[in-house]
Amino acid sequence: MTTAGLRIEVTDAVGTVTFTRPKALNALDDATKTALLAGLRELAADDGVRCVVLTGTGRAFCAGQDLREHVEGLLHSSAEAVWRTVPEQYNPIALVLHTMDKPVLAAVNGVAAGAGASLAFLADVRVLAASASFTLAFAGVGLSCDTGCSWTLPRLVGAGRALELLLSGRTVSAAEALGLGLATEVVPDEEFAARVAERARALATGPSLAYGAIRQAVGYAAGVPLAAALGFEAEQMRRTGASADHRSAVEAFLAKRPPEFTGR
Ligand code: T3D
Repeated sequence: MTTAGLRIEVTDAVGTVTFTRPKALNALDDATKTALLAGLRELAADDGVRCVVLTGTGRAFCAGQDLREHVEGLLHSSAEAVWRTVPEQYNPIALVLHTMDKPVLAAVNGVAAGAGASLAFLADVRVLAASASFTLAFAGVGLSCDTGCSWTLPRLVGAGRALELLLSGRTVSAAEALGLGLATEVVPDEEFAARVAERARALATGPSLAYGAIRQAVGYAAGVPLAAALGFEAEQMRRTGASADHRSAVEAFLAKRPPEFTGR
């Protein structure tokens, strides 16, 4: 499906969302945010999709909010109309990325700024091209931060570093991102597409039910005491323990052959 500002394709159980506004560095205008939210909801609900990939066309992953459209809104609309985008678009986009029952891979092909960086931080795996970078650009345009990065960034790099990156708005190269834990992996630009495809394929042919349960468990544990996290883990172990994937994987282990997962 190709729609305003993005393209969504499903191939071999991998749902790929590609931002397609390269001239604006894939900045998020209203139409793109609407399409992104609807597309992510569809991919989340589709049992045939076992991994979701986010990426961009051209030299950017995503430069965050479209500032041209934003300025038009500041000049010609009410503050209420302009700022509806956070609760009505950015927040539900962040939540569907965080809660979907399947792994999310950010294929960061180039610069990721503002809410574009926040989207990448919501992924489980971030593969960066060597020429890619992150810029927490919010304070540079006099804004706080959104799309979940006050929650994800401190968990990825610690509160001190998160504050330093948000307050300075400086550019973090792919090499630095790897050292900080913002990148899972950095690959040479010419190997990027093949490596992303390889990682997405591995996630899409893995134990999808277990992957979903792991995401839920880690997300749940972030805000509760240990005893509650242990209780939730027990529920998820019972759920995944009843799966066909678990049964066939332990049989495969005992038979000394590789497991084959169906996602059920
Ligand atoms: O409603 C709300 O606003 C609430 C939500 C806010 C969430 C946010 O995301 S706030 C943060 C918004 N994003 C930014 O502040 C980033 C702005 N962009 C930049 O700082 C730089 O462009 C980059 C660091 C990303 C890349 O720099 P560089 O030098 O490689 O490229 P450039 O020359 O600055 O940009 C190239 C083109 O993309 C240029 O257009 P032109 O002159 O060739 O016609 C530039 O205007 C355009 N562009 C880049 N970012 C945006 C953008 N156009 C619209 N919106 C953008 N965010």
